[in-house]
Amino acid sequence: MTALETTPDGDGSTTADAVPVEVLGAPTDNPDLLEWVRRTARLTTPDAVVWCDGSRAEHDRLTAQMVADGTLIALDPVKRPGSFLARSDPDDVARVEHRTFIASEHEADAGPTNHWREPAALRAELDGAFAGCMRGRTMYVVPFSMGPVGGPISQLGVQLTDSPYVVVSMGVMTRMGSDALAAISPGTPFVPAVHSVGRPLVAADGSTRPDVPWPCNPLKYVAHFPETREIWSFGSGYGGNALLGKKCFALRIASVMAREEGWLAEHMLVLKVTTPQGRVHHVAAAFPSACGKTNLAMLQPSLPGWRVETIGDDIAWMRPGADGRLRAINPETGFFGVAPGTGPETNPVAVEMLREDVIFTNCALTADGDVWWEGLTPEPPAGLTDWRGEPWTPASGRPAAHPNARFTVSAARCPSIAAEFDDPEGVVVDAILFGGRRGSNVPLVAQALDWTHGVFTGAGISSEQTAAAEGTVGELRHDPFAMLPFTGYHMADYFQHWLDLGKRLPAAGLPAVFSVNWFRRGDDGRFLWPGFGENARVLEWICGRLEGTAAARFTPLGHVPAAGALDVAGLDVSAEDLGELFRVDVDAWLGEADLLEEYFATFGPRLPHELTGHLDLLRYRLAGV
Ligand code: GTP
Ligand code: SPV
Ligand code: MN
Repeated sequence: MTALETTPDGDGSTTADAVPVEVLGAPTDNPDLLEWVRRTARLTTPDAVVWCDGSRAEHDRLTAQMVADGTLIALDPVKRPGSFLARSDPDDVARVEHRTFIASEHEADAGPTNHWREPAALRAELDGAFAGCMRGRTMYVVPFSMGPVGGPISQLGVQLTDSPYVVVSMGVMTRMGSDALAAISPGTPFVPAVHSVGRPLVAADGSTRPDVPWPCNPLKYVAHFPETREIWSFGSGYGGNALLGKKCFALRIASVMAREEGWLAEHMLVLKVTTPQGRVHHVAAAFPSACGKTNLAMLQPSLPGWRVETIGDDIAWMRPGADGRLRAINPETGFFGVAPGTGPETNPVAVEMLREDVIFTNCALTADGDVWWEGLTPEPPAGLTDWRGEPWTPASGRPAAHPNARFTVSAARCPSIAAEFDDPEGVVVDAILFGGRRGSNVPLVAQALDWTHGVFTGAGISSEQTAAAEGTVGELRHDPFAMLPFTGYHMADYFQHWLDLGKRLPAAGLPAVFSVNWFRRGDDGRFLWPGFGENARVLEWICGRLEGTAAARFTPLGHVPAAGALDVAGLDVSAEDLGELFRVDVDAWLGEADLLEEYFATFGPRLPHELTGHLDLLRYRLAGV
């Protein structure tokens, strides 16, 4: 890391206008990149511009600086080596969907699921918000690659940010630094992403104010310009709002690129499963935020001889290979995972992964300098400090960790990481799973009849909302393909893109599609399925279907395991509960079909007729039960 431009020119004003960045020896000669950095510096007027190299020394320097500033708390070096706790502003704890904008030229191209803004008007608003917003701060230039640098499925980006927390997090979550910068040679496309916490330390009149541990602004924008592939984020330092390689680039902008170029950018985990016979299958699975992707990606099978290895836990980029089969990479290099609920019973791999080199955000702090969250141990340790920094006891009546508390950790720390994780060509996808958090109606597993039925299944997902975004926790909402907050264009065109891809590729090589639901509850409210490691039993049946050996029975929703085909030996699940896990309640499903019809109607004439056709077929099959 080298501070290339800076410095007060004597009277306390800054030199951004006066000194062109490249004159000061920027480590690139890319004129487009230099011009954009210069232009952004002129707009935001930071005190300094620093080009990040992604080195360990840079990481150590920035974390030390944040400890000194109070942004990070260093955890006990023996209990949690190399690890830190950040406490966010209590009003900056999750993605802000209502301030997430798609500024396509035409409103119709954003579609009814996105908040559209007219591009010129939004640019004017953003210019106002960003003007001088980095006064008194450093602007970091953060070059990164999503996917292995130079890989055939990979893409490049550069984030400008005034948050060292974001720099360090981008260093964990992406291939960040000199290699990515070197790849951005003149003329090479890259996604420009500008980010500010929106809290300058120097006011326009020159008066100064002290920094706070978690600077942010009540006014927030997470803005995307799909045609020019630009991202502008203001006011938040948190996760998907601020780490712009993740949801903003790898999903919203990438979904637009993918549609144009014939590939898929999806909110999916990717795992490698090896059967006791040594056969390997790769599974991609789309579940909404905080609905179990990390858990499934790191699953420790309860069944002897089975092995699951992790390729990704949040995002999959999938491209047809020369053989016409879909190949997936995880474009990220780390996990920004939900902490609460992560414990030795539910996710032992993650517990092991979090032993060192972790940035925790909004977890509770123990008296001996470690972190804690609900679900880590059955009993909370005494003397906890909660995520807001206040003393906490079980009598406090609120959680010690924020429900959306997260860990940021390198994939290299994951004990179950697959050797293929770094393969720029990706892995062949054999099965795609769609899931959600559904207390009722949706069976444990069902196989779609074909690709088109699979697209209908994905389009029809609804899920109970979680704390990963603002909104009412537990409220059921449609979340097609688990992409509701992430598709950067008209959702009906996205459905059409999936259908078109299926038509373009050889049918025999298409992934088989399944729906799964670990969250069905009995009348008494308890989960009917033990979940977690026992989900291996569902994977076993899915692998059996891929290999043509697992028996199935037809239902209006697709094929479910035939009697005895799901291995439940040794499980404490009663026959009644098992029946309930697969029961198709005709009246309830007719009601689901009505809701889906209403939802589909919101997409107007762009909705592919295959989907309304499948809705009719569903009703037809239900009528026959
Ligand atoms: P994002 O990172 O927000 O995209 O989400 P994610 O899908 O990776 O979420 P994660 O895996 O961290 O989901 C965590 C939540 O799902 C916790 O509340 C877990 O307890 C719950 N969960 C995961 N697997 C299971 C399961 O098999 N059964 C039950 N009942 N809960 C599960
Ligand atoms: C999600 O909300 O789906 C996440 C976390 O994976 S965030 O990066 O904050 O979007
Ligand atoms: Mn996610």
